[in-house]
Amino acid sequence: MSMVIRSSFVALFFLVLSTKYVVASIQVFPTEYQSNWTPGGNSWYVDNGYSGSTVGGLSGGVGELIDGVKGTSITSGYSQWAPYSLIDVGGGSAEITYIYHFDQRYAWESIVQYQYIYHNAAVNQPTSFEVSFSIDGGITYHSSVIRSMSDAENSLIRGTAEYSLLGAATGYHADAIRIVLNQPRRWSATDEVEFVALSVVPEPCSFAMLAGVFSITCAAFFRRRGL
Ligand SMILES: [Ca+2]
Repeated sequence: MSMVIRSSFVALFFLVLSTKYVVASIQVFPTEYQSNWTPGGNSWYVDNGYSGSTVGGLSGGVGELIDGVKGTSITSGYSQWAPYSLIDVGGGSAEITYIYHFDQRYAWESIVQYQYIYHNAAVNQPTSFEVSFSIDGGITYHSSVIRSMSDAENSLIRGTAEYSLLGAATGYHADAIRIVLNQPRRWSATDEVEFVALSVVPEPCSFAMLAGVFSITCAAFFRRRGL
């Protein structure tokens, strides 16, 4: 092995060791979500895009809660806000549970849930959320966060509500997250749920340096081999 090749490999080795890493925020999409309710009502504004089973709840698929489409302005009529997931719990309060599964365990930074509110059509805001974290795929949960409504949030009678579910709480580790929405009565309309995790990645300049040294090493190696 020539001096150039040997030196390049040594440089690459030490560069990998000295690569700087930074903590970055990344949006993570669930691989699956499930629910104890099957969205109902008129067919054009339920979770029509759901890819799994809708018998006795939702399981084994993904759908409109994580399709990246959100923020339709509320004018009038349910259908004009579509698509979203609409559930009617009836005249009394009930819990609507969604469990989101991910491809691996993450340290979570934020979870934002978007709801439509329209009191004239009996589409109400929740009284609270409970967010729980699991590291065994949703079999058990090791911790949880209660998210209550503020007076300002409760005063909204028509519009799109954006609820930051974790607030200042960060760093919960989980590969499955359970969100229980406490619905006081009648309709709950969920538009989208966004998950952001903290991830440790090489900083961009380190990527460039690694690529450069790797290229030099490969070029020298193949030139030496006559390839
Ligand atoms: Ca959506």
